[in-house]
Amino acid sequence: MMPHVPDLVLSPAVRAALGSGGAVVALESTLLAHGLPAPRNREVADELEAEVRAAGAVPATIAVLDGRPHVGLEAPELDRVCAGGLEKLSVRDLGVAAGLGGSGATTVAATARLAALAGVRVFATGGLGGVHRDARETWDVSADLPALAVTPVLVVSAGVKSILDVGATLEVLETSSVPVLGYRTDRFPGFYRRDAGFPVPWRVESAAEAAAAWRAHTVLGPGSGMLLAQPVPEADELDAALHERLLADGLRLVAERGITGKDVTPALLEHFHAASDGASLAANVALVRANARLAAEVAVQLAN
Ligand code: PSU
Ligand code: MN
Repeated sequence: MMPHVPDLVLSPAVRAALGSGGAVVALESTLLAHGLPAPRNREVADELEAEVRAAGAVPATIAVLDGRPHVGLEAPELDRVCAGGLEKLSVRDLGVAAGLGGSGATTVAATARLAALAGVRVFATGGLGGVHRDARETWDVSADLPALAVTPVLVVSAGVKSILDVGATLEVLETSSVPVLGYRTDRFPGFYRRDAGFPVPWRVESAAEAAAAWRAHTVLGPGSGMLLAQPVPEADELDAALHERLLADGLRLVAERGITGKDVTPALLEHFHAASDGASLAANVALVRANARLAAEVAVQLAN
């Protein structure tokens, strides 16, 4: 018997753009389904796609629906992703969900994987997963890191959240041959804050420079991805003291409630949004929008 191998479902706009060598930007669905509260998440889904279009590229939000990996979602499919109740799928879950007819939102790892399979090279998100602070005991290291080691996609993020061990995350990226470029910064951004306390190995000043580095990396690199780290816009950065408090409380809550595995990141995000009176949500939306815009500018450079 032939195994069931699921086809990728490309939206008409994504199919047309890929066919003509146009610029396409992958967008992640877990940040919508599990990282932002409803109903704001549905508006953000549209805002991100609008940012990509405004820079001259075609948005491809990615998710698995009824066993079929979708690259480019239509409005009713975005409704479904944002309505709640979808699984969170990383790379290890993709085949199982597809084989069993399941549905889910895709993490950075799974989105990058499906993007690469479709031929989409640029991907915008908010925060990359990484090494958790208690990883020495829990072994909790996001599958985003090993996925980027073997997936040739340029990911634009606002660095990683300070809920993680940022230094250890940067070490694993180095081991994985994933270049880290600061966009107009010398400091690695920490999502809500513009500086997570570490330098970036490389700095670029423009989308054209990022595109040039990416092109050369696809030839000289070992097939790994690349991280373009853009700090949250200055006006939207979270106040340092508020950030410290949210972080300490969030980490304590997760430990007290015994939350583990893939539920850790969504639980921390929910706490940040609930306990900051909307400030963390505003920062989160601002940085993802900026990343969508920058990713589209890089994709346009690559298409030229
Ligand atoms: N970090 C954020 N916001 C997010 C995530 C991470 O600041 O929404 C999501 C992304 O989808 C990321 C995933 O790929 O969490 C990582 O989850 P885990 O740590 O379980 O691998
Ligand atoms: Mn984890």
